[in-house]
Amino acid sequence: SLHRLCQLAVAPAPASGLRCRGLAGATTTYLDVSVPQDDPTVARLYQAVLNQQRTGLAQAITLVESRHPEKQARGQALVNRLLKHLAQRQHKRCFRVGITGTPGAGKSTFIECIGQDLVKRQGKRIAVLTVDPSSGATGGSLLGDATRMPELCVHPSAFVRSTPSGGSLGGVARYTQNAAVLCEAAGFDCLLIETMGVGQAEYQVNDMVDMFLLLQSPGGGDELQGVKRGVMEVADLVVVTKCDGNLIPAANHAATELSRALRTYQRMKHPLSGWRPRVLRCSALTGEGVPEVWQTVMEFLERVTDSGELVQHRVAQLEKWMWLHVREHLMDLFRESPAVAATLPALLDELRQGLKSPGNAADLLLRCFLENRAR
Ligand SMILES: Nc1nc2c(ncn2[C@@H]2O[C@H](COP(=O)(O)OP(=O)(O)OP(=O)(O)O)[C@@H](O)[C@H]2O)c(=O)[nH]1
Ligand SMILES: [Mg+2]
Repeated sequence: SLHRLCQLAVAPAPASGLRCRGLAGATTTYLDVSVPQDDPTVARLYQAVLNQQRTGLAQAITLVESRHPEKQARGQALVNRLLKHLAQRQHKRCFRVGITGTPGAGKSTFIECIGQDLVKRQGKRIAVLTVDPSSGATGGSLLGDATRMPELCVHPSAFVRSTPSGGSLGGVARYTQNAAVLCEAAGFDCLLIETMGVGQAEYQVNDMVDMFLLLQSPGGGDELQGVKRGVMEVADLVVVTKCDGNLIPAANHAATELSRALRTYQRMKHPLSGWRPRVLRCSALTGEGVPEVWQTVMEFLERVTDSGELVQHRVAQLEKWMWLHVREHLMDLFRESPAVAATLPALLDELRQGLKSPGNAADLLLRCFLENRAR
């Protein structure tokens, strides 16, 4: 039963047999590792993050991104200490804004444009995390960030970082959530999370931000091509980018099409009361329309802050994530169980031949897993 599986998941894992995904030859998960209260790395990075030291923050993010069990455990201990600090100090809020869109939609250029306005004109401190689902642990989009956000990357009030997705569905979420806590503790006013509109990453990002923006570049007539209906359903704001030069007519057309689509897809009431998602146009090249986009972002954030929905939304997200992480971890344990692996081929044969029902096959696999874990 799920209850039993949850009990197993929270019980201390036996030291043998568990493999940490992606680490060939490792025999422990970070759950097996305990971190002493006075761990020097955790203590040093804790102070560095609170003192807003960029290199310290970068090292802390590297730690929480690590797939090495001991580093993961330290990273989690660091995040826990900082969470406690944030809860006690009633820290000023760091708004989290997710920005998605198909590859090349203009996300990074938009962030560079708005980011410069925020840090230079408005005196804000901003952090940018780019989540690239296609890049592996090496962070393949780093070069892209440096070229697409050249000024922001080097500005002292900005912090730009690529978060590797690490392949697993929960991986990107876990890293990004922890990195978000680190950025909040480092006193940033706003955290922008850029994610490519491919794969599942964008849905995950939607579930960890206060506001979700969909950016769309003017297409060759079929504006909705490549835009997933699911993303349209959850977007709080849609922005047509590249509204400049000879792209203006196409951008106007895209805005009309997207407005229509938004009305169709968002028939259901928006989860945050009183907000009507809309379509805006801007050009990150000329800067036209960009302040209006940010003004709308702030209007949304202020509204949900004042109504108390921002806090409710975040609490609901935390619970949702806890269960998703439990599910992900349990599935890892399940897939890696030698007993399950030994039973699976014969069971799959029977299933395919129609000799077993899917429900019965699942029961047998679960029994096999539970009996062998309990021993
Ligand atoms: N004309 C025009 N071109 C733009 C604008 N914004 C971005 N571009 C161009 O569009 C291309 C893609 O821009 P990026 O900002 O890298 O797009 P992205 O969505 O971050 O791309 P990925 O990170 O690869 O998904 C680049 O060649 C930009 O120069 C704009 O406002 N106007
Ligand atoms: Mg980009």
